[in-house]
Amino acid sequence: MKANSHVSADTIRADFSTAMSAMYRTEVPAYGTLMALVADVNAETLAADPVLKERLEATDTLERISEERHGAIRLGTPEELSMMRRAFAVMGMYPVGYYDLSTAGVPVHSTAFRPVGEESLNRNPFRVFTSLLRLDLIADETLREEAADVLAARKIFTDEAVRFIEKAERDGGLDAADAARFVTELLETFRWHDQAIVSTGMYKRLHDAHRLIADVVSFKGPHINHLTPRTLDIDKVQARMPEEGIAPKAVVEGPPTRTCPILLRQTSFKALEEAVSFIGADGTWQEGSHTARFGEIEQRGVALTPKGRALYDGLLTETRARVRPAADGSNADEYEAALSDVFKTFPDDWDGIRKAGLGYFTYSLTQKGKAVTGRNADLETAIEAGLIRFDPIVYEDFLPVSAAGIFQSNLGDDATQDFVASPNQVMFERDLGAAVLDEFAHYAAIQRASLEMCLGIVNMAAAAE
Ligand code: OOG
Ligand code: NI
Repeated sequence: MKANSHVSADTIRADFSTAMSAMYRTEVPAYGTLMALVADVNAETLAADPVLKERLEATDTLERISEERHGAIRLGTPEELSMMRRAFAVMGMYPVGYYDLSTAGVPVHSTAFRPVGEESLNRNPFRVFTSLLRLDLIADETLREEAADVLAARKIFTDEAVRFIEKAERDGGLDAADAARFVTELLETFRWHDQAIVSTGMYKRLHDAHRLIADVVSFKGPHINHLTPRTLDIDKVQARMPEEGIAPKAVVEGPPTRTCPILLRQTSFKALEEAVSFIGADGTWQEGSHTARFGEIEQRGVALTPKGRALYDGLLTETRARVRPAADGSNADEYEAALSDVFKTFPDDWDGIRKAGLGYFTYSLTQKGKAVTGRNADLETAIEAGLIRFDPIVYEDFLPVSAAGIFQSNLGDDATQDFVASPNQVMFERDLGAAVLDEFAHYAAIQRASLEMCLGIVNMAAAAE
């Protein structure tokens, strides 16, 4: 097949994310309520801030502002993970980052499949936070073996989905008709199943070992457990959730409210208890319930350098040493006050963040700068003279402490459990069948490339030699 009849991976991803959104809104009506609230708050924020509106018009697609930015799934076996990698590749989504959540009492390790280039991200930024269950962290050997048997017997991809994945790999893409069928087939993997593949007794034992294990092992597939639109004002949405009849998690994860947003702030509404039936001993179905699915929102800021990230991690640890947020929200105000207070030492103006080497920025020539190409000046002089401007690079990845907070609030308050911290990126990458991209190297490369475009004005070392 000729490559020019193929639709772009970005288009397949956009179609997939739209189909997933429609499915999830039908499956979880509270999520539709959250989407409507996010759209309202975004509209209010834009109305009150014409400068922001103009900037978004120029840089983003304004009408897509309230659409989903990510979702999450939890997989059970290496085979599922590696096939999922191949499925996401068809949609231009690649594994970036390694997140060890065992330290936070959640027996998984994860990556995020996401588009990587600026153009792809602008076309459609949808990504999927993907976790792999770590049965090796389960102490009970019998249960571990039983769980492994259940997982080995299930098939989470339809035969057709696999056929399209193989075809895309062979031909270097899919045409429009195949792409549409691929999206429909792949969506099946993410669908909710209200009939479990285990008995009530087995579910209970899995659940007692860890609620997350029950969520991964008990079902036919890795149902999408949340979707996450972007909000322009996360504090406002958090405050208004109760008015809409949805219960927010206790605190917003990530950095405090700031003038210059850094990294990622997230919050969610608590997972809903849903009716599920389990296999009974006599072949009949037994009524029960399961709690797994929720809705989340996110607000993103500048990507931090390793130095900035170390500062962020240190300040977050300091905050949590002062006040550990309780799941019931009883000390939420106290936690937020401590967070703002501790983060006062993190510069809150773009130039301060940049000069201290804490964040990544893109550099570009201004109109004035373009007119004087050829003249040498060092970067700071060129910026001061208005020849070069800088803009923050948006953080496109996730944060392990925040992710753990999102997991915990949706696994119930009693879920905290200690595991020995055991990051194992080597095992994860072996199971994935590929290496994950290093997020810092990625942002640094974007920054470097932008600086190189300004060569001639900027007397960088490379230019001088
Ligand atoms: C994933 C939780 C992490 C995020 O946004 O950090 C996450 C899960 O609950 O499966 O989605
Ligand atoms: Ni999430």
